[in-house]
Amino acid sequence: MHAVALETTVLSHGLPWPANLQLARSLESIVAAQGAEPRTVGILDGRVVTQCSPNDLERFCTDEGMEKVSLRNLPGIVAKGGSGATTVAATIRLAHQAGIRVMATGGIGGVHQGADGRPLWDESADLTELARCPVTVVCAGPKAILHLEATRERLETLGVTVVGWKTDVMPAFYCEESPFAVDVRCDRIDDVADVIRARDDLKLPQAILVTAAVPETFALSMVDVQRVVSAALTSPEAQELRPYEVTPFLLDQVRKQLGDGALTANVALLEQNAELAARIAVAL
Ligand code: PSU
Ligand code: MN
Repeated sequence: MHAVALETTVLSHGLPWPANLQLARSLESIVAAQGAEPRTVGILDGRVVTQCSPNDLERFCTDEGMEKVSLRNLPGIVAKGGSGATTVAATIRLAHQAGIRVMATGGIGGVHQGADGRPLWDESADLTELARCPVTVVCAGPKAILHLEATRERLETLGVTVVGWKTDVMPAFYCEESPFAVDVRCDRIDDVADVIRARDDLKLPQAILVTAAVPETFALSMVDVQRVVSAALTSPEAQELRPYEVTPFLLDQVRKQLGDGALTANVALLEQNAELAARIAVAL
């Protein structure tokens, strides 16, 4: 089965209406155009959904009170018959259980930074779940709002292979480059498939993280993003946030401060990743 899992947190908490619904539809068509099956994942009325109807997609984009679902709150929401949009962590777990081997997202979560620019204990469950779900995740690297050095280091500790798609350095979401190296560079789809098959033959439990840089014309400067993030982290609003609200808050601040370019870049990289994921799924 050439299937590509797509997450829903990016729809409910990552992007504003109506860009989120346009994106949800365009990601599904991009995957289908490559001959793969789009499988958008989330929780609706206590049920795990791994394939959305048009109405399901709309619910993830519009329902008030759609929770952000990671592993910690997944059993509670299912037990109570609730609805929620899954993060990368919850999406890969559920996709893996459904036999889906490839997933596409924008940027993964990682180690957050404090207002002083130092790493925090707040670390995304995306990292630990990547360490125990043998799937392939296509992304544009960790989000540029994170502490990138600590995030790169954690990926290494957790044994997650970072593949650079036509790049030697790990990209960082809206930013084309970080100073940190990937583990293996691949310039052809078949090379990526070989790495995935090697992981499978070796029976390693970790995900393969394929990182592709945002298309050059849409890239934002790291200096600009870091300036917005530092200011946002020192704002009084940031002091009130619960840990899971930090990522949506920072993405929103970047869009408010840097304008349409941030939204366009986010959409462009998501679409690029969906296409790459579909090509990989077909090659497997
Ligand atoms: N990619 C995007 N936008 C997003 C996300 C990914 O382009 O909003 C979401 C993913 O669902 C990812 C989550 O798992 O952000 C990370 O949140 P946290 O740092 O709270 O784990
Ligand atoms: Mn967190």
